[in-house]
Amino acid sequence: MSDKPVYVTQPYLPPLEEFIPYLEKIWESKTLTNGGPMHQQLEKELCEYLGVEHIALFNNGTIALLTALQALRVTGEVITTPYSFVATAHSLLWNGLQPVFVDIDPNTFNLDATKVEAAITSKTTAIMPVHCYGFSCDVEAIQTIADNYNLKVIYDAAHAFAVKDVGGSILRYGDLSVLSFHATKVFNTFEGGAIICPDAKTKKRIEQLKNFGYVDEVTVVAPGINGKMSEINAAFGLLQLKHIDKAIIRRKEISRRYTEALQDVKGIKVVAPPSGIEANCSYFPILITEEYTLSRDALYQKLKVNNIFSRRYFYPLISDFSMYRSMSSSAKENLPVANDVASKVLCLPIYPTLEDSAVDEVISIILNV
Ligand code: T4K
Repeated sequence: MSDKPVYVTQPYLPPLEEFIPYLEKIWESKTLTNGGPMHQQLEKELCEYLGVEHIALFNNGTIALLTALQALRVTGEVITTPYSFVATAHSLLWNGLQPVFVDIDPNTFNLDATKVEAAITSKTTAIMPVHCYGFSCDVEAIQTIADNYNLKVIYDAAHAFAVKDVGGSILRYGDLSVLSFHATKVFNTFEGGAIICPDAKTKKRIEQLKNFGYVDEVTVVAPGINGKMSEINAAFGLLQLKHIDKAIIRRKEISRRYTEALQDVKGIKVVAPPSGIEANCSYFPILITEEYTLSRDALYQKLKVNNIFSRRYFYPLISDFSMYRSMSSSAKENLPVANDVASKVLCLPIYPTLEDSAVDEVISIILNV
């Protein structure tokens, strides 16, 4: 049994002394928030690092999702996935929008593009897919449908920091992509988030919406919100960026170690990212099938008594929570793949400071039950 708890994730924290000079600068400038120098610098460095044109920083990913929907003036019904963190669908309800759940693809666990068209009605104005675990959606197929029906596409890309395909960052797809920089994410600013947008005009609108709708001292053009990232969060982001490459390399090593040990185990299915994707290894999901010695929940408990805290992301499905359950698209018959995957999935611990010995212990428990 592990002597210290092993969690599904732990934030990467650079050496504390490296953060002090950033704090000194903030103390000197006395600018704590409202788009100060750290904020501006982080925007610039993130655009370079991610290879995107425009980014608007936020205090968290959920407020960024809410704002993205406002920025594109989305109304009526929005097609989305039930297999995600609740924030995805909550952002729709908070905007008075109707989520319409569509089943997921059995390989990527993302919105099944072949089922989207059947869910479109005269009220549909947008699609909100999720790049779950940083596994990219079928972006081409989704865009074709969006173009045919004149729908907006907002990607919940909370898990997709630094994920690339052959053409570059997958954050370039859709009308907008929304990132989370929460403590549990590959790149964190304690709390934080961002919207990636294609043009300066959209970014301007997003900037207004995240600052109460202010355009200048005396003009308010929309009922905006306070979505601003503070200087201290931005400063931490700047420091994190210096360490991010080695953090992702370590995640990849852990992912390889798990994969080699578990890929041929009867009843365990290692879920690999789609081909052609440079993954960020933000999560390490496996499926526990009927052929395994224990049920998924029994394995989850078994790991827990050994001080290893895996997580069942994403069980329960969003569509099973009380505020969504009565919606017609939440019916189990409408979502067979999502229900099946949610009953089998287990995310194993993966984070940069996780030691090989801890990974081996997780593996050994799974192999020796
Ligand atoms: N869309 C998607 C697809 C998302 O996954 C999320 C967030 C969002 C939107 C919304 O973005 P934000 O508004 O959060 O920026 C966690 C996170 O709170 C949540 O951000 C994340 N998704 C979700 C998938 O996971 P919990 O309830 O599982 O977190 P918690 O507190 O149980 O943390 C998990 C483990 O991480 C802990 O057992 C220990 C470790 N941990 C956690 C924190 C917060 C630490 O070591 N240090 C920490 O500070 O939701």
